[in-house]
Amino acid sequence: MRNRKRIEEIYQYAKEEYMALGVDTDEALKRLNTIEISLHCWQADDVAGFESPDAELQGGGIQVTGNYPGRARTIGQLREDIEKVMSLLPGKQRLNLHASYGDFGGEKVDRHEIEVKHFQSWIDWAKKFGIGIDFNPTCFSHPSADDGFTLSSKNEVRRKFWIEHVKRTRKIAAEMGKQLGSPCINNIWIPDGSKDLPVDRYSHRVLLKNSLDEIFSEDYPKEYLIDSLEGKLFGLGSEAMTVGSHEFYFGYAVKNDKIVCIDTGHYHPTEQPGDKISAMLQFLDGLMLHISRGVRWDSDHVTIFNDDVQLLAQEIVRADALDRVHIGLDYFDASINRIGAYVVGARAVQAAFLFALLEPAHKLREFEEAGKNFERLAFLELLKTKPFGAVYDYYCLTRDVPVSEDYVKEIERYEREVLGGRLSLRSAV
Ligand code: RNT
Ligand code: ZN
Repeated sequence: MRNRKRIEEIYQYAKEEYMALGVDTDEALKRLNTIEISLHCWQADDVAGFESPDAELQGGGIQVTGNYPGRARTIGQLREDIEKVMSLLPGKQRLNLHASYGDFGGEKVDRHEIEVKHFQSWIDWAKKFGIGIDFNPTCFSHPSADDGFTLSSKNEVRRKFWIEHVKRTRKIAAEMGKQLGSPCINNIWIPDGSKDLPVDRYSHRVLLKNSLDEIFSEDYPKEYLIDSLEGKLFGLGSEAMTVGSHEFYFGYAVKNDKIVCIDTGHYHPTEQPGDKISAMLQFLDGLMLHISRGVRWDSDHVTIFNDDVQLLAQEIVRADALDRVHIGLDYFDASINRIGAYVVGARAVQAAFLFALLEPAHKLREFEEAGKNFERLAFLELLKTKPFGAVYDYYCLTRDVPVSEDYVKEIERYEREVLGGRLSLRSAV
């Protein structure tokens, strides 16, 4: 066990260091503590879902690699894992649930048949922990998506099937928001696109627009449901064209009062998602984030505290937009301990926001306005070696979660005691 007094002393030193720059660390922590992180359910089970006992991710232009033991195979296991993750994180979380993770009780319920009752046990679970839920239609891993098209399909039967699915997710999401007293973000991402050069991009985009118009024809109160649209540059098997591109959804959202989800892996590798915040917020009420880490492509590696994530957090804090940006994670790495993957990613995001909240905003702006660009650069560099880790450790201490590397031991213990048992269960089948 760590020495409480020692962490407090080191925090005092950090507090003085930041005070000298005009930054109040207590205030920064207060603000950090209001940031909710939506934990994506799909890291725990490699995007398999619970539609059948042997479900696994199929198609959709996304790929999980790795076979680390211990993946969640039942709703009970997934909840157990998320509860463990939450116990290792300071601050507030939400659950980001995919429609394929319903509590179907062994029944075959197709995507166009899902109802609130299939998600009531999730709502009750979230109530127990006092957290909100975000939701997602699942427009992949399904025979009706096997040609790579869903809401923009030229096959009318298929298109109608997916419209019905997404309509139902909105209804369920609104009910989640209502029962949990926190708006549920229903984020629409579809895999539609083509592997090789299409000649008729236009018609697919007309179809997608028409499908969305039909989906959104029903109104729900904004305090229950927020509709979000997630674009993408390319996917596996849809390299030449993605119907739901950034421009498509940004245009649609501006015109129809929706929000856009920025997935940090969904742009050209040299594009900076952080730069988009202050641009898009001029025209949208809000944004959703899928914070991910693409390595050379949209590879969905575990999020880390890198330049991209730092800029994203800085731009949100600098734009004073914490209340307009909904923060979520999106990655699926099956090659390492999955609980560890959650905690590393979520803590990296918190570190980035803390780092941003500890900026001497006033001073930096003064430099900039006076044309003192050397001074601005020097301070931005100096900030990188200030003791913000001590501030984060103190935050963990005050929220009663493991400080610093203590969480690693805790996850190793969970692996031995809980995940290890799942392995034998699996080999017994
Ligand atoms: C895929 C999108 C999407 C998915 C989840 C599972 O490229 O990022 O958000 O990762 O819906
Ligand atoms: Zn995403």
